[in-house]
Amino acid sequence: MNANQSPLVGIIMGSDSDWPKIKGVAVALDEFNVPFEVNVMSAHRTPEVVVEYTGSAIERGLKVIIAAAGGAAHLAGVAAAHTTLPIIGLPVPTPDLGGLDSLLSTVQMPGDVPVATVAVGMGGPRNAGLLAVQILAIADPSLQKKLQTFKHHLTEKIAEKNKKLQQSLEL
Ligand code: RP5
Repeated sequence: MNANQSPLVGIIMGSDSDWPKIKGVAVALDEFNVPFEVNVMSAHRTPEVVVEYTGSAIERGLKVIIAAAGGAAHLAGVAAAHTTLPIIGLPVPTPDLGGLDSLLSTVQMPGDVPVATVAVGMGGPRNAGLLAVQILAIADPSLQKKLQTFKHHLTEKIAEKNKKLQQSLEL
């Protein structure tokens, strides 16, 4: 993370216990040199902090908010209720219900209050970071170029994997 740049992405999460599960967000943002900040706040335990943070996000220069929470995961929805910035909802896996609880409570938003929800576990955290980069890249040609290079490398990577598979199948 570049400490000299103002953050463009705000990562918020319901508990510090979420952080080890969602660190992939920060890794993805770092890969594209996108400055971000990370904070713990809870829709249920500290609702006023969430309202203050999201309500002042635009004037503080944030462009995208990624909201991660597990269980009765209302953080992304509450964030979306208080700002016009795009909100990416990141459902966190849970020990009791496996994250289906987090997924449904994040994704099932009522009309007029969108939350772009990514997967529970798997590529979810990474995709949340990449989606934020893609949103920022709309108005940033150099970031767009980096994304195109990234896509190109993906193609090469998969072609290489396929080549190895074919070789392993040869008798
Ligand atoms: C949610 O409750 C958090 O996002 C976390 O996923 C879950 C458990 O929080 P802790 O009890 O570990 O603080 O609000």
